[in-house]
Amino acid sequence: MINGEKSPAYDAIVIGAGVTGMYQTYLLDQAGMRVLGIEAGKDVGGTWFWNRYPGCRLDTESYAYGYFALKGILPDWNWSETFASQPEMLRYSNAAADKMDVRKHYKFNTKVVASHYIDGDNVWEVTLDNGEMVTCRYLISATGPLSASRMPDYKGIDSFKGEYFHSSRWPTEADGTPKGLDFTGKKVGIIGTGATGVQIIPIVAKTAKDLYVFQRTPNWCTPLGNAPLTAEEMDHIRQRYPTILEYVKSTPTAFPYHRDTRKGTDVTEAERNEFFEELYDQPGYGIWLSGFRDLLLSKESNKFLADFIAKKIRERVKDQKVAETLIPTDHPFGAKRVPMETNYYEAYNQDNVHLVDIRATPIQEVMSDGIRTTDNIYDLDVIIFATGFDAVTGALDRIDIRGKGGQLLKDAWADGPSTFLGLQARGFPNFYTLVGPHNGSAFCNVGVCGGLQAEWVTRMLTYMRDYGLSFAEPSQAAEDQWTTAVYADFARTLMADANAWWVKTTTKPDGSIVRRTLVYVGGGPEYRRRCEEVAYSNYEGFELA
Ligand code: N01
Repeated sequence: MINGEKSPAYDAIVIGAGVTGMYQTYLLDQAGMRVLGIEAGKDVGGTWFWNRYPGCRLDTESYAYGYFALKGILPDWNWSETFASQPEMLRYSNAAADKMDVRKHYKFNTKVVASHYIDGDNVWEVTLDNGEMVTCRYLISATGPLSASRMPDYKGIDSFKGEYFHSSRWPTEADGTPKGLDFTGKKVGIIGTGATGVQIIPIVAKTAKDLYVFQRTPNWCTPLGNAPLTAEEMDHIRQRYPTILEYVKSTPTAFPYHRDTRKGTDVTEAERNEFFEELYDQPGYGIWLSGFRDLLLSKESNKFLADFIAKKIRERVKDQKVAETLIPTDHPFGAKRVPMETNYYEAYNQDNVHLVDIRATPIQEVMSDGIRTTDNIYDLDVIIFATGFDAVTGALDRIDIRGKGGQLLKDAWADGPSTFLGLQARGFPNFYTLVGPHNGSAFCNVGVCGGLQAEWVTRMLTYMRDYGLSFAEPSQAAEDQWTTAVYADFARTLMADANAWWVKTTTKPDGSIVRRTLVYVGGGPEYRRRCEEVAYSNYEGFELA
């Protein structure tokens, strides 16, 4: 017993061995804490372990995402492309795990099914799917904002005789390499046109006999502009690591872009279009993140860019009926995550690629040999579900997490999360949610923001240990203030009305609909300033004991 409390088996349990989880495990071990990691996959990598679909790659510049390289953990790492592919990202994750020697802390192939806070003992009892129960003082989730895959509940789905799978569970060979990338002679259906579908479609279109894209909602997609990095470019990048890290930390989302200081209306139409052309031709997210500063605040400014992108779609897609179906009409540009594409629109110019507008003709059922919509039957050999995730809180909802008095986290957050700094919720002491709801990491370049958050949590836990503290829980006032501000910040943006994955929509028993943001949009620098302020004031806002 320590201080009258029960002594747990571990100081901390970290759920997840993605880039954030494994770094958190490493930092706590370095700080001299007894740490256990739990990971459902058979090895490290998180999102890069699970997502092995064709075309899967970063949409952040590799060097800006690679925190382990930027921090000097992997100083010699060579990125081969501006936007690294999934196999390279998995190699990077493995190299980082080797260097930090974190695998020894992990139980792989193991899921957490329940985590219960035991009031009197001040410990978390964590139950695993192998029936084992382990205890810890600090429970830290690093489950990733996009890990709980979501399958639609179409009638008849189990009767389909061909292969079908979610994009994040792509079938693999015994050695883990993705299989079935050659679709020669096959009729393939893909449901979903978010960032994942947009990456898969042009690749499958290369070999499939016929590819049917079942689109419910089109997205505003812009060119990725990927290219190989030469050894000279990599040398130059490596020399600038400290500057790159400081720069990305200074931007709202830790991408290497700052917004232009002008509003869309500050310039003439000709200047605007010239600026948009420059941004469209640049690789990466410049068009979303370095455009006019009022892009996500002013409908007028947003429409300038949306009209420009619509024109590009009409130019790139030959069949104008198809082009119109691919142009979003339900949300402003950038109010949902902008999928970065490589030859996405050109794929629709191929004779073997067919766009099916399932908003106009909804899917009725999956049959043994295809999909039936309201006006047609599509014969298929393979169905790929690129239907996204129960985002941010989804992975936590799937664990029976109970805080003080047995309160279920899922119930506490039924109408949307309520937290302090997006890191802890009242009633769930000593439970930290890395890259969780309402913190500055989920709506961010996770490679960097997750790492910075793990460092902050390590500092707090080290502080607590040094001062003989073992209990932290946000005060009601701090949590209310934070949560109200997160919702108010979001409501001021054009993102408020778009159905992006970062908005949770709940239908109440009386039929009313509650929409709540799952992410903090106040920007990384402001988020970290606030976290530093809390740390500086001896963790004011947390009740420590
Ligand atoms: O998921 P999504 P995603 N019937 O939710 C459709 C990151 N990421 O996996 O919009 C029919 O964006 C749904 O339609 P609708 C990135 O942050 C990064 O594509 O709901 N359709 C939508 O078209 C991204 O934002 C990279 O009407 C259904 C699609 O499925 C996030 O992951 C690459 C449906 C889901 O789109 C999620 O992207 C890939 C149904 N029942 C992903 N249910 C990088 O480049 C859903 N849909 C790093």
